[in-house]
Amino acid sequence: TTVVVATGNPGKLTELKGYLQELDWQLALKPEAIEVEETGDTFIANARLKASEVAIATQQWAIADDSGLQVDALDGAPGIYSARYGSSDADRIGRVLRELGERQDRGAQFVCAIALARPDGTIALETTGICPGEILYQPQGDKGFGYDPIFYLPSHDKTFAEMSPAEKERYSHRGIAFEQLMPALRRLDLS
Ligand code: ITT
Repeated sequence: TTVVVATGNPGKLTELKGYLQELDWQLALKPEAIEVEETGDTFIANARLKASEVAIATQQWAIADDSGLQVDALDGAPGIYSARYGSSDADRIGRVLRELGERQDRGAQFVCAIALARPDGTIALETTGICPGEILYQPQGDKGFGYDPIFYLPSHDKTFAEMSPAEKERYSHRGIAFEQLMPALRRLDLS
């Protein structure tokens, strides 16, 4: 059985494939023509929407990720608007740094909601992972994607962009979501 990975974000796609590779699933890419409007007002609502719509359009199982960065001092922004906060990663990072300015209160969290939909669009599994950290004053590191260069984990003394892929895979919001999901994914019967 084929499972469609319902994302258009290459950084996410790489990470999702990493988590899913231990399952003996045939993975397929989302056809670019299928674009889902993210009208939900929570991460999990948008993950469900993306998984369901792609599943129905392809008549296959589909897995979706909706994620983003919530900055405490910005009342949770950019949150579900993380992808729409600018036109490039550099732009989005610049905007968060500008809005935070010299504020000392730099707490933030990354959130990752994952939903898996059956070919008829109903949701089979879902979960949300949260990773707390801090926003640096300047970007640091060149690995990963998105907001990784400004998201710092004090416990590791590194930003996500300074971690190896394996390290980020384990400790990130996405890693926490998959840690919760893997036992159920392993048990799942896709037939
Ligand atoms: P799809 O909806 O097609 O999956 P997208 O990029 O639009 O792609 P989202 O709507 O979930 O995805 O937006 C997520 C935003 O949060 C996007 O700007 C990412 O760069 C950022 N983001 C999510 N996970 C991240 C991570 O692990 N590291 C850095 N930034 C991340």
